[in-house]
Order: sequence, then C-alpha cells, then structure tokens
Amino acid sequence: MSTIPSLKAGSDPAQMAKALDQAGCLVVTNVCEREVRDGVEQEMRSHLDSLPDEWIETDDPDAFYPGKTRRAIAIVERAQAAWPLITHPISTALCMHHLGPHCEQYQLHVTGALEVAPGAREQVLHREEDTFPFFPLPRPNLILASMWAVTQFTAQNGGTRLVPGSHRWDAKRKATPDEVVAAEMPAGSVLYWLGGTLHGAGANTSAERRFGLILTYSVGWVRQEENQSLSVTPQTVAKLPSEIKALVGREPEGGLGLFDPRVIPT
Ligand SMILES: O=C(O)CCC(=O)C(=O)O
Repeated sequence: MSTIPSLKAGSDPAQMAKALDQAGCLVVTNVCEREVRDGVEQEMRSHLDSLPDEWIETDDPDAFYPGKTRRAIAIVERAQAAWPLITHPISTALCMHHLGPHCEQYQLHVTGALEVAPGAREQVLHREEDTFPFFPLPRPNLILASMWAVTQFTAQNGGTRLVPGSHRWDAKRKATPDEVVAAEMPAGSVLYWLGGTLHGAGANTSAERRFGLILTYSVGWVRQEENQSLSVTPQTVAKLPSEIKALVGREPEGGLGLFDPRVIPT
C-alpha cells in the first residue's frame, strides 16, 4: 500500500524537500490559521456561488472537472486573505528547492478555489505537466503544486487522490487501485505534489463539502496555465507585496517577459 508522507509545520525544510522528492507528494499539517481559511472562504464565496447552475449540475463524464465541483480562479485578484499563503515560507522553500535550480524566477502557474460537493464523482488522474506533452515521461520537473485544506480533506469528502512515486514513471506504467491514496488532512494543512505526480480530486460520498485552495508554481520560462496578466488588474498589482508581484510575471525571467513600464506602470 502506498503512503503519502506527512510532517508537521515546524519540521526541517530539508526533510520536507527530501520527502517530497522521494514520494512526489507531501502533507504538512498545522500550517494555516482558521482566520486565514475563513477569510479565503468569505472572499471566494460569491465567485463560487455565482457560477451557472448548469455548470454544476451537468456531469459530462469526459469533462476534466466533474459535476458538483465549483471552481473559481484569479485568487490574487479575488482573495487577499490568500496572499500570505502564496508566499508561505514552506512553499517558498520547496519552490526554491524543486524549481529554483532550473530557472531565474519561478512564477504562479494556476490559482483557484475548488469546492467538491456531496455526490461529485472522482476526477480523472492526471499530471500537472500534462499541458507540456512534448517531452516523454518522466518529464523534467517544471511545476510544484499545493492544495490548502480550507476544510478537512478525507477519503470520503473528495480529498485529493495521489499516486506516490508516479513522478518517476514512464508513460507505459498505469496506476493500480492499491497505488492510489487519498490525502487525508485536517483543515489548516497543505498538500504538495510535483508536476509529474498523478493525482485528481476524489469522489465525495459524504454529506459535507470539501473546500481547497490550489496554488501551483512553475519555472518562469513556461507559459502559465492561468494568464496572470489578465487575472490581476493593474489596481491590484499596484497593491501587491513585491514577492507576489514577481510571481505574477511582473519580473522578467532572464531575457523573457520584457516590458516598458511607461506602457502599463508596474
Ligand atoms: O481538487 C483536487 O483535489 C485536485 C484538483 C486538480 O487536480 C486540478 O485542478 O488540476
């Protein structure tokens, strides 16, 4: 039976990086205060609740997101409560370890609130790096993903399912049922996984909803999955702490991403 390593917030960052490297996934508990979680939920609520009913009630079996799943992106713009999580020291240390050696500046790749309601089926297993299909598996590591547990994550309520070790697999190897494990974690924990690790939301067979905040990071020289230039308004950019400004693509990556600040002041 595969397992997902789990460490407490105060653990040695080198131990966290090693565990993540080995298993391709890692849970860290006791990281996010209730106040921050409530803030994220409050700021994202109206964006989730205003999604068209037919998006939520229709379940196309081929769709990437199952029915009864609400998803709203643009977290930098919409949820200031999440800003400290974007640059949380644990995420920063893991990004520096897993992405830092391969780029000058890593960046935010996709941000979103993901709510899995009772009755949702499981999501197809996939790799974050499947959007870069041009390299054979196992691909070079280009992405680090995090999922902040705003509510608790359980095997019953749609907790993310992962396949530990699959970041090292070639394309021929398929996961067997006993290799797929649900990340079970109390609210306030964070799950990390590498861009090559197979994962997907679980089915929600419980009576409670599962609410997670996904924040992924990529090396600065690939195109971001979420177009941050169109997701963050210039008014919000002006208010951003410098570390987040760099992550939304307001810093050149080597010779890439040039701009003239007289066109749109940064
Ligand atoms: O909701 C989850 O647990 C996983 C979400 C996911 O894999 C995705 O959005 O790509």
